[in-house]
Amino acid sequence: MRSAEAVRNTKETQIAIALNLDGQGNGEIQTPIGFFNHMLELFAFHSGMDLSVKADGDVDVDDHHLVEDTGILLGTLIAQALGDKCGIRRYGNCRLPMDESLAQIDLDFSGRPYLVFEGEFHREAIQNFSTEMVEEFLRAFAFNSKLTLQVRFSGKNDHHQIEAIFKGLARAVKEAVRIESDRLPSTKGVLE
Ligand SMILES: [Mn+2]
Repeated sequence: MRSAEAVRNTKETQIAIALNLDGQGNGEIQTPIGFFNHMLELFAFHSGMDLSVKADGDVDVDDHHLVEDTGILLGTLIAQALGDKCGIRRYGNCRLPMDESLAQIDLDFSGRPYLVFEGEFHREAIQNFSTEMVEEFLRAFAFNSKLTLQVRFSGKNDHHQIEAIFKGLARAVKEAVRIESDRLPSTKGVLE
């Protein structure tokens, strides 16, 4: 079973995540940021993983610590669940439209963390979720899962743009972690 769980407590946030890469897309998400809950639920559903996230923290400061720390732990646990990555497809791609918005996600569980993030938001925040935190979340996620992640998006409505990014990311991750052989997908013989 490719699963992992951990608790990460700091003076700023308390986060507990459990995931199973080979799940049914069941999300059990509980954070004080409604829009973030919406995105993590979509992520669980479209990635096909079972994902439980319980996060609390200093959202009286702002949403930065909680969203970033959730990205750190989620990325860490995906790397842990993947183990030596033997047999995985490794690459994932998804172009995902949502009404007028389009997100294009290209990723590689290369072991070399990298983030390309190209697109513009039009407003500061969606309720208590800052649009600038999308990039911070993705960077934390990519660096801790050792993922090369390229995200490009366009659109008019920021709710749509962000939703397209999270759904596209989920679909691309689902494709990349799929087991399709019995060997490591690298001529170098190692993916780390
Ligand atoms: Mn929505």
